Amino acid sequence: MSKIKNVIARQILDSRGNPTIEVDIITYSNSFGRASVPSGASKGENEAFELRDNEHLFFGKGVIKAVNNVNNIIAPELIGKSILDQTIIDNILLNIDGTKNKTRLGANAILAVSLAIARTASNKLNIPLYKYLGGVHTNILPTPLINIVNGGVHSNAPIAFQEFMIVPMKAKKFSESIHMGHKVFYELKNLVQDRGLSTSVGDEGGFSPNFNGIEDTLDNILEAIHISNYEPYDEIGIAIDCAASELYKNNKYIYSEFKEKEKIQKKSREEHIHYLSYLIKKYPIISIEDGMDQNDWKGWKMMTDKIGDQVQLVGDDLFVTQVEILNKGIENNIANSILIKPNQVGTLKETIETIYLARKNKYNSIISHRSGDTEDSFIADLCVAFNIEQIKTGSICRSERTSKYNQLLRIEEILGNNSYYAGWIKKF
Ligand code: 2PG
Ligand code: MG
Repeated sequence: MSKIKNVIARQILDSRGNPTIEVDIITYSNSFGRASVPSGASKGENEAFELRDNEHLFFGKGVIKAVNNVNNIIAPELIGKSILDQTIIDNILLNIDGTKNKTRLGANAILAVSLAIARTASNKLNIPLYKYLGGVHTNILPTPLINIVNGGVHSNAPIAFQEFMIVPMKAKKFSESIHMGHKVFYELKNLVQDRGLSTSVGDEGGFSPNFNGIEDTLDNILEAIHISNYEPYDEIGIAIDCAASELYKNNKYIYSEFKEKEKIQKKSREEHIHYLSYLIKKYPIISIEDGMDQNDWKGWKMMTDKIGDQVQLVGDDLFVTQVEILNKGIENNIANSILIKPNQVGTLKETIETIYLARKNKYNSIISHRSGDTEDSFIADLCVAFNIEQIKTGSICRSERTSKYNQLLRIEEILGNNSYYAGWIKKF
């Protein structure tokens, strides 16, 4: 029996200690599945709506309203339905909500149910989640974009850009890529320590030292790659997430990098693009996410025309995992890649639609965590299920980040010689 007997939501805590929602599904034959949802700090304006209580508990961040929406509104509609009908259930969820951006029930409530249904089905059928979602042709282990320095709104380090990641392009296996990431991470830790700076980590587990801004950060990462005996570009590349929507005010890109004395640089759109193209010449940067503000489509076009054939340009806040917005980007030749975050859109079905649209139009997809995440490793299976070649899921420390890497290590073990590591194939 694959019919739903019970849907139970509860409030739990995410990696920042803020409330988030978790959902359990139980069938009449006692199959069980659980999923929880993450939450961003640098959110795109067009993301599906995250319902918070806005009351005094947890500084307004409680999700009891979303929990009640699942228990009182969604659950009665799903009881008796089959967990094997993912798309039908996702459509029911969309219909009950009935709004464009899931403002009635909250995308956090809807997504937790949608993901928990899939997990219950895979448990019921006794098939690993990646195989349940993707079928028999699931054999690619993704290349991880491993976060090693946190700036922007993910830490209080004086670094304007939000994320600095290393990309093991030439590993033979996923497990080797993790070893490469580990090595560079700890060599960087030594460098930070030798300078007498703090080795504490930011929201996604990367270090957040008092570096002197962007180039000091990149210099140290490059040195850590060298000390680790890896060839920059060839074996390990660097990826950055500028999260430029956080920098953009009054038509200027404002880099506030504070140390000793306050240092603020205001760059015009042209100067900012010029700086990015200077950075990719100076450093082995292979991927730039959200290089421009989410509403600066003119800037995105200029940046894509200037460097879009040299480097992966990823739309995150720009596309918010939504088919309609990605279509606009494709029509206008904006960016060449998309970040895929299920909670930016709110159901599994819609996430998959965006993945297929990107693939059809030769945009790279990168499956992604959020800065506030949980121990749920759903995105690791999602990545393998659809043969997505890149995953961004934080540093190689902090359990909410390593839970995804650990799941990929398990999948690699199951697939054995029938899998291969994505590596890096330039496609734009
Ligand atoms: C991003 C994400 C994840 P947040 O900007 O790509 O790294 O951050 O979840 O804070 O939006
Ligand atoms: Mg981003």
